[in-house]
Amino acid sequence: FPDKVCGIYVTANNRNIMLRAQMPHIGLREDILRQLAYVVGKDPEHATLYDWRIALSHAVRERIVDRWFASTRRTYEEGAKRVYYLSMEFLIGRLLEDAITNLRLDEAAELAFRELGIDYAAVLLDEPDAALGNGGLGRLAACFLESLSTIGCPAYGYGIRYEHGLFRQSFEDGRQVEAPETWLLQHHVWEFERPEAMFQIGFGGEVREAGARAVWEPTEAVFAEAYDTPIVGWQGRWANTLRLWSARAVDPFDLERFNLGDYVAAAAPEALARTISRVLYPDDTTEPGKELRLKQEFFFTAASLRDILRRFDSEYDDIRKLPAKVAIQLNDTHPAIAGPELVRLLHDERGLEFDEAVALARGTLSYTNHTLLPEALEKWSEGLMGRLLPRHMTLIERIDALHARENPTRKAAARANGQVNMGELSFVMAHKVNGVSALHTELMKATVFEDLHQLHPDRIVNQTNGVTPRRWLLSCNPRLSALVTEAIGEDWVDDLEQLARLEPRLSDAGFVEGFAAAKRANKVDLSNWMAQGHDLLVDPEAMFDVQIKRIHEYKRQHLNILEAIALWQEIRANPDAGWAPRVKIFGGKAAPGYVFAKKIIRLINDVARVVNADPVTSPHLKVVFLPNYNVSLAERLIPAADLSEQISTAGKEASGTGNMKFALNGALTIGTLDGANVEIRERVGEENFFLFGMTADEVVNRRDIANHAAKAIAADTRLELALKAIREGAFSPKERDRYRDITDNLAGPDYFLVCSDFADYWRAQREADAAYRDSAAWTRKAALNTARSGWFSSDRTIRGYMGEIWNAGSLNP
Ligand code: F58
Repeated sequence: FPDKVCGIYVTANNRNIMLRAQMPHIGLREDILRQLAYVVGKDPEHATLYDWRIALSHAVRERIVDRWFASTRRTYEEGAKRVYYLSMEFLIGRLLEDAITNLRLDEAAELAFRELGIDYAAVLLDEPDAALGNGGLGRLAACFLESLSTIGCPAYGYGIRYEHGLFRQSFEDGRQVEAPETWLLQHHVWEFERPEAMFQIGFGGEVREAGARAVWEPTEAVFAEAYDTPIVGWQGRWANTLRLWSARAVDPFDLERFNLGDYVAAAAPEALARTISRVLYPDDTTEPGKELRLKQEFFFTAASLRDILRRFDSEYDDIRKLPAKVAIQLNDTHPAIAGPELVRLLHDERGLEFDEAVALARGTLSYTNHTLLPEALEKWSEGLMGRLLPRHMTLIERIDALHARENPTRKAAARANGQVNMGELSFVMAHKVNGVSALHTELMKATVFEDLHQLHPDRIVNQTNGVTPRRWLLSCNPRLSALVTEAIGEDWVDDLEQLARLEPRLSDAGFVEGFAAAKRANKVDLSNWMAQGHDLLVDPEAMFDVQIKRIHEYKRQHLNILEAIALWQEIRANPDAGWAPRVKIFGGKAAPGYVFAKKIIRLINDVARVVNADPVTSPHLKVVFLPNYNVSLAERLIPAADLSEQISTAGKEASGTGNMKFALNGALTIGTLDGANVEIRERVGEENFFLFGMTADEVVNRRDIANHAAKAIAADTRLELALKAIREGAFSPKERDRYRDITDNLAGPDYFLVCSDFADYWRAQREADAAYRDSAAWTRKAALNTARSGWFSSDRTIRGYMGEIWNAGSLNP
């Protein structure tokens, strides 16, 4: 609890009185009405859902602010080390329910709205998702923020306040159509504008030598303006800040041009500056607007570093204390320019010797790698970098030279072949580099960072990803969480390993029945929602088989749909074979420029149309692609899933985090030995996991076999027939060769080894069918998945970073 409380409605005393009276909803209801009148300006008679949502959000926000102040005060008082998480993406989703859950106001809010005669669930659903991220990397950053607050580790998230987050996806004739997402059109209650925290960020220009120092004189500049969102942890014991930067023009308006009647040109500087924080890059395949992307990266990194040093200076007068008081985590290489920029600030602007500046920066920075895919490893041409950031280009050269001096056997350099390799740069500028699962970390050592790892064998460490149990169990799955709390008390919420205590309860028929009933009710809810919102009728008795994630070749949604086609054909041939009914559910967006991924989406939609209309197979098999997959949809789907599809080509998925959410909510995984699947299987038990496919090593060897795909097809009639159906236009009768590029790819290079893994995938799926038929045994396996998933909490991950990377502590009481 805050030691000094200045809010009127949440003084500890008032709160205690209310708690004692067990009527917290009355206080909340009064606050909602007060906010509705005096902040929203509406009479309850005429208030819309939106108005109620804004009023509730303000009432909740009020209850966070004092705790937020108290956390900051405490950090200053203790002189504690601060952690700064720099990330291009924070996929935070909705914030209202999260805050309500963590402040434990859920019952009060529900009661308050019942008394007001308003549909509380609808109020919560009215909030748009803040989709400031593409996928796993951005969602991980959001889980980390919540865990940092729950643990009470003083921390800031730093990123970009994109005007438009990830695009909205719809389907037209089965094809993905993208529309801009407009989350900021409505009043965003959670943020506080900080016009006083404004920095001028420069680009381009010249570097002038001034004695021993260099002075960078940019020709272009924009302002970075801060917006703060408090992130409250479990039970409101601590709150940290997410600070997002918005770009605005230094000279917003050209009056001279305006007076000449050129209104468009007059407003141009502002429009140009704002472009920097206009949109989240959705694309990991094409390279449009490279310059803008690099500008975004430097913009938010430079503003964050300036802010970090300003805060440091306000407390300490010796810059050499920086590594002791500040830890900066680079979420992938997008903020990698932090290395040279910090060196520039320390060397050029503060006059430290170059070598010392590098040492201090290295002591402060650490870097997380999230991918080994060569096409996703960031590289910038020296031309572009030199034009946009001339001083940094020279500093990178000097960093390389210093590193070469320190390590004479070094082979590669950050600057090589006309390009700057941001992974190498991050590695040499960090004191720790981490992978996101055990397998991924080992592959990092053996592949992309092989040389650097030899030189610095202690630098690479592993921190397997995790997910916050507050959002991904407590709040998204109230039925299961109530059951768990009833069985073992509620300490699991911030100590997820407590879930292990559920295991002995598996011999208790009541508990097992409760577990099955919770899953069933979640499935009924999802079926009703699909019927109402999407006109899709599915049987909640069927197995809900779910694959939700970005659409990517390596994630192999096409393997899943091929299996669906083969299954459909087999059921048609033999409808009375006692098939275990299945609903295959897909969700996910493809990068707008990723043609192949978009084809996969269309194929799934085409297959769904044909299969769902087939009266013979329809009692046994349905295929559903839900549009606009986002955090909120994940919260709806995961609690209702029976089977979790984690079927990437081994060695390609760095970790995965969806895999953890599913297991935690009692879904069984069908998956390859990839990313964190390996660790999930180890923990939940191999008998409770449907394993298939080649290992990462076998994948590499398989590619050396000539015509591996053709051989796999020739050896498997089911696969052959499924591919034939696509090729002959069974799902696109009006355009038979619509999927030629997919079938040609699969029969030809098949780099991701869909064909080679197909037969084993089919086998594992039939094992899943057989297991599902024995519903008691299935429930037991599902419950074991929940009971044994405690390790996958992001609290555990964050404690790992705090101990092994940041050397930071917790201030939680
Ligand atoms: C993901 N990366 C990994 N990148 O694919 C996943 O295995 C891992 O669990 C997750 O990070 C968290 O560690 C990822 O999501 C991106 O979204 C890129 C962001 C920059 C643009 C290109 C996509």
